[in-house]
Amino acid sequence: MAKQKTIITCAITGAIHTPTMADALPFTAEDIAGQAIAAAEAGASILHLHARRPEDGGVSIDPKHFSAFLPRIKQATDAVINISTGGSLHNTIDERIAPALTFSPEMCSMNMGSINFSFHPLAKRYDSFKFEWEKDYIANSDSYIFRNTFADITNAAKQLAPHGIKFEHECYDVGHLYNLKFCMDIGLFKAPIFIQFIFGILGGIGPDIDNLIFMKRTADRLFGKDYHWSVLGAGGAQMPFAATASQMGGNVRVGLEDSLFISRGKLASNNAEQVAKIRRIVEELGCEVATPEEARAILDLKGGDKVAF
Ligand code: KMH
Ligand code: ZN
Repeated sequence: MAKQKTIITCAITGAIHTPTMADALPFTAEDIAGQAIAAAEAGASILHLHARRPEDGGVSIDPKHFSAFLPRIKQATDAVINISTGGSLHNTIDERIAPALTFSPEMCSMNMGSINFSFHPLAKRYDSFKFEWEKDYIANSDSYIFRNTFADITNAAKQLAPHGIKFEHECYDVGHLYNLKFCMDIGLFKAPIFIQFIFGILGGIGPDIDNLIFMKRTADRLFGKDYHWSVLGAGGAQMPFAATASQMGGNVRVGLEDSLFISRGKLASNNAEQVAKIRRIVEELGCEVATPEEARAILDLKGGDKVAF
C-alpha cells in the first residue's frame, strides 16, 4: 500500500507569544498574510490562523481583523485555511467561534478539554516590553483555565455544524482523546476526524516521546481507522516531535505560534523557515509532502470554493 503523504500545517502567529519575544512574530494584516503565503509556498498545505490587533500585536477575535488578511491569502495560495477558535485568555466560547461562523473556513480548531494553560515563566525573561499589555498578559496566564467544557464543545459544534467545517481537534492530554470519543459517540463529530496531539504546553502532557507513543496507541484503540493525526511540540519540542511523528505515519504542525525558534537558541526569521526545515527533514527521511489538494482529499474537506471570504 502506498504510504500516505505528510500534511504540513503552519500556525502563523497564535495567542501565546508576544511582539517583544521575536521581531519575526507577525501581527499586522500585511505581515500575517505575507508570512502565511510564504509558508504555503515553502510547503505548508494548511494555514492555522489567529488574528492580532495591528496597532500593538494584542490577540484579537474581531472578525474585522481576520477580514484584513483572509482574502489576500486566498487570492495568493491554494492552501487550506484553518481559523482558530482558541481566542485569548479573556474570551467566551461564543466570542471564540465568531470568526469561524463569519468566514466558514474549510477547517477550524476545536479544543477538546479544559486545562491550566500557562506561559507565565516567559514573563521573567524580558526586562522591558514593546507594548504595555504584554507583561500582564503573560504573567497572568498562571491563573488561567482554558475553558472547554462539554457544554462549550457541544455549543461550538452545534453552531458550526451547518458550515461543514473539518475540525482540528486540539488534544493536550490523554483525557482529551476520551472526551473526543464521547463526543463522537453522541454524534457531535463525524469520521474521519483530524486530531492534533499537543505536547509541551504548561498544563498539558509533557514533551516526552513516550507520551507521543501513548497518545497514538490510545487514539488507535479509541478511533481505529476513523482518524488522521498530526503533532505539535511546543518550544524546543517542535522539530523533534514533528520529525518523530512523520516517521510514525503522522502529520506535522510547525509555525511561530508554537515555537519562535529554528534551532536551539536561535530565533526563526519567519514561519516559512520552519516549514522549509521540517519539509527537508520529512523528505530526507523518505516521506512525501502533501499538496493542498492532496490534504483536502485525505481529510475530506468541503473545498476552498465553499468558504465565506
Ligand atoms: N497554541 C496551540 C498550543 C487554538 O488555536 O485553538 C493550540 C492552538 C489552539 O492552536
Ligand atoms: Zn492556534
